[in-house]
Amino acid sequence: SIDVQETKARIQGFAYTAETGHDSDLTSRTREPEWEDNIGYFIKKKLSIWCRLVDGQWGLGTILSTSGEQACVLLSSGTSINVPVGELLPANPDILEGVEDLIQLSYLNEPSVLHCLQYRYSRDMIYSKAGPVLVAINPFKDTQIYGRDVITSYRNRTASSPHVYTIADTAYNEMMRDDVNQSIIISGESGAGKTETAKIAMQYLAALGGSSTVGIKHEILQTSCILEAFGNSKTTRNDNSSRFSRVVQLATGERSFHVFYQLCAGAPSPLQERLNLKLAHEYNYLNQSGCLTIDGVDDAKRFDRLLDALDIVRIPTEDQEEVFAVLAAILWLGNVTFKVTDSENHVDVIADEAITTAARLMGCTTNDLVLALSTWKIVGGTDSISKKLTLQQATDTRDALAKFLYARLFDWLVEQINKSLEMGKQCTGKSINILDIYGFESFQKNRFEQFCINYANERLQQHFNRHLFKLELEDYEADGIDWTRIDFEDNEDCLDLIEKKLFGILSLLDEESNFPKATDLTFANKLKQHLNANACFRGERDGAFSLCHYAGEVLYDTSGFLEKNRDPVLPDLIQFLSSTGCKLPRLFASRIPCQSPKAGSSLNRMGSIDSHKQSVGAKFKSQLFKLMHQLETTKPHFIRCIKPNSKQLPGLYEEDLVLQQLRCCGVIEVVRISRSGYPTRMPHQEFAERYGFLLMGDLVSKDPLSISVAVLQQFNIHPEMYQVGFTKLYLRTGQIATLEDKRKQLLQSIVSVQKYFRGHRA
Ligand code: AD9
Ligand code: MG
Repeated sequence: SIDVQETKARIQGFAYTAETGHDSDLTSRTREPEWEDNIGYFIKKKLSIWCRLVDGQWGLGTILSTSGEQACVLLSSGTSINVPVGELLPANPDILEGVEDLIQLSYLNEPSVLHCLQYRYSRDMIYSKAGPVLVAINPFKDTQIYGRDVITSYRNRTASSPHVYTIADTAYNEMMRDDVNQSIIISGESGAGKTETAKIAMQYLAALGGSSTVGIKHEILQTSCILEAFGNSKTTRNDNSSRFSRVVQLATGERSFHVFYQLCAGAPSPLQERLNLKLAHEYNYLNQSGCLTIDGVDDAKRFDRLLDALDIVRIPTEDQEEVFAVLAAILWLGNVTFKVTDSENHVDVIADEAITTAARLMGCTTNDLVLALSTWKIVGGTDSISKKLTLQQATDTRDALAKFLYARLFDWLVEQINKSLEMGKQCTGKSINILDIYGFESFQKNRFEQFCINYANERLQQHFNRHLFKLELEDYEADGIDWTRIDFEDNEDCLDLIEKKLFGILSLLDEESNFPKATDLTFANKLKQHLNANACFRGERDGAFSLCHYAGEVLYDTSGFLEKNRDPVLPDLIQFLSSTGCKLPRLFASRIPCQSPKAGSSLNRMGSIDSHKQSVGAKFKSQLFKLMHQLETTKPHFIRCIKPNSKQLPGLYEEDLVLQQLRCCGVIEVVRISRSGYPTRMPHQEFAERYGFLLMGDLVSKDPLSISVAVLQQFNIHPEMYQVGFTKLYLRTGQIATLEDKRKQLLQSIVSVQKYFRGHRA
């Protein structure tokens, strides 16, 4: 079918360049198939079109004339300009201004979608639908569209405009009705509003529980406070960004996890004394980025709130104390320094307050911690010898220990929260999973991190496509529509390229990572050698390669791939510490392998101490498979968050930025898939009411279905362009615009006839 060919052409034609923000083949990618043939009609009827201006923006206008490949366009500003015909796209009729669902647009092209979303955004309608997907544009301000009353009106169905609440409501109802687990999958770039959206969904779900679950409700909402204190930090893109590892290194203007600053600012004096706490600027792990506070945020107050939240989810006071001790231990570890003792850069730990406090807080002797941080033991048969570490090795060891402690602390907290929530719960056995996941990324330089993120998104996209396809088929089948003429795109090729066991990118990466002499460049060459024949892959110069993702082509720079793929060698440090009788905080007790064999296997599962080490890529893949497996047992609901500007400001809509995200999260693609085939669907009743009068005859005796068919025949709508379902009429792109035009003409002539008669009577 036309749609499939067009979609394929689109994929191959995609060449988005991050620097200019333009795509070299934009128009051919977004043009509707029948558009070119209709330019004459647009001229004759003075219909609106989009015209790409020299600055790359789109302006609204009408075509005055064409000659060859050039068109003369009258812009709505009043000026007329000459542009190539290829720079024009059809605009939608006025009745489609600001439609709730992009699927309703007669002409689906980027300027129309951008305009529609902007129209809604500027009126504080931040939510729109793109077929089954909810598009949420971050308002960066209080919009008064949340809270108890709004929840009630969505619950009672007195409100129905697109909202996170409708998604949460649907998920809940379907869970109850079908007894099937649900998931709400939220994606978008940093600062787009994923976490806020997840909280809004939780707020709705918690409110549904009613009064019988007041306690639970309160607890669930409190968990965000804890998880954000330990899991979020300020970055340059988002003051409250969900992050994972940033304990030991910070970029300028960014902060480590909120909880460190909260602890330093808010700990009451007895706690301060017990932990030997200083102010944030005295810790190396916090003072390296020149950023210690966030505008409008009082860390000390947040610490009080955190304490309340920990109480509410029933974390015992002794455990809370230990949590803070681990946090302080991490801060003090960061202040541990080394001095070089020989020409080979071997080091000793400097004996000072930092090492003694860190050791005390971790429950070790200072001497054991010194040994752990500055030496390593080689075991040969029954003998073992100690070797000193170099400055780099010692620093890495110290930082690895700090990261390890934090990661385990976080896992422990999540576990405790889950346990606590389960305790008071009446268990239905069914769940709604909310997934807050990083969206597709395409920067000027894309590295191993982007590769992993995009790989995960590729998998989610496949999940999404399959789900959408199924939905469409169900709809068509239920309405008796022949769906053999409808095709869907699949991204299996790209996934295969990444995942396949023999010569997939990940397996080639593992192979090179295990080969001592390999470098990023040999890896890049290996990729070229094995994959260049693949249509989704292209080897580039300077160790780069590009992949055709569903959201466009991305150029990856292989530098750092091997290093990042090798598991960070956590020196068998924790094992060493526990073997010395070190009394690590209880939080870790159950996780030390030599103390309990059972707990040991759980440690291995978490992958940090493992005899046969898995690479980071392989671990990522297996975690992703687990996630997908879990998602596959659920009915998914999708929310795509969009960041309207990079300044975190209200009321500012930067077209380029939005467009780039629309492409990356595949919004236009979604709409295209949902409407490939027959995008306009109107119940016969509605269709007959709107267009029946065009027949001019006596309609009283006819049923809506017959009226629909009569209208289509009267106006020579080609049978290829529609299908008649049991309940609805299915029309191909652009057909409704034709009918609207006829309707407008007829209405105008009726009005002039009426005017004439009125004038006559007077
Ligand atoms: V990151 O990938 O974790 O860096 P998120 O999670 O996508 O990112 P987040 O939800 O933290 O972004 O939103 C960023 C900020 O936008 C919030 O701190 C709010 O100030 C603002 N925001 C987001 N959604 C809304 C909203 N629905 N209403 C008002 C919002 N403000
Ligand atoms: Mg977040």
